[in-house]
Amino acid sequence: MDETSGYVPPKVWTWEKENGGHFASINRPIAGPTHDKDLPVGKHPLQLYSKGTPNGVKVTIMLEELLAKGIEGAEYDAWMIEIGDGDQFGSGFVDVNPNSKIPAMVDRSGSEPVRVFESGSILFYLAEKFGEFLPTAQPARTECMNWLFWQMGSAPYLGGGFGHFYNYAPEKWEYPINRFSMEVKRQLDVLDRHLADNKFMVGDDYTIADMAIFPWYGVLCLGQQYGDAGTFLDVKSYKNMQRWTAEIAAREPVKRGRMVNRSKGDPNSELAERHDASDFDGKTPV
Ligand SMILES: N[C@@H](CCC(=O)N[C@@H](CS)C(=O)NCC(=O)O)C(=O)O
Repeated sequence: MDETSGYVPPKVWTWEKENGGHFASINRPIAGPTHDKDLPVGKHPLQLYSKGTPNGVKVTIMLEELLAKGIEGAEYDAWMIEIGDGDQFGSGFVDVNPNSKIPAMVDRSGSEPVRVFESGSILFYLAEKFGEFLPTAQPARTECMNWLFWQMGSAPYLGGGFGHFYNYAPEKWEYPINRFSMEVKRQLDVLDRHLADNKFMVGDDYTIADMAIFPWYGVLCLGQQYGDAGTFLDVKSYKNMQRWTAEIAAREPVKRGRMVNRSKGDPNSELAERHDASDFDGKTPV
């Protein structure tokens, strides 16, 4: 028996539906669809099924950046997947992403639709397809992939670890909050030291590595993630991160990307769905 919590793990774990805290209604220990539901298909080659979470925003930033460069093939329909309502478990979504997580994308521009899931894979796919935001020469290309993979491996400590226990867990437990705060501050220091000598994650080039890292660590440094987490983690002290964050947050495509697939805040600064560039007309980013 653990003397502090009184919890003794049973020999075999069983699923108690109510123990999932904030996410009890959607967390399950099994994969696969829960219901039949086809996904909508719009007029553009790229169909994005997502929500404006940090992982979703990576992709809408990339698409808006591509469009800002005048790349018409990057036109997209962004459909809302309400993960709180379990849309990610519909049969059509599971066909596109068997892992039932947003973002997921289908490229319908070729003879066969191509499904793409995992936000890092989507960024890489779009960068390769359009030849943008991924350096072609070495060592910059590999350095870009280094940081992209770094983000994909590190952010679950920030979101699933720190964010969960600091913000969402039904009680505040010191042990996990300490453990994940330590790790997130270490990660912020990794970024801050790197950005002391680099304008962007890959030297002077703005790349998919920046687009992957910004919605997690940049938005945290803006103090817009997990309630008072910015103060709690003293994000202002990471001066190079603050400089990099401000520069990326000021980009117009980033502002637009951050507005897409959101529906729970100020309707003047959100687009639940995006089907045309004109959908942004009259909207002001927060
Ligand atoms: N490694 C995945 C993680 C995606 C992910 O965790 N998505 C969350 C929202 S940010 C989600 O769909 N959650 C729904 C669920 O867990 O059922 C990626 O980067 O695409």
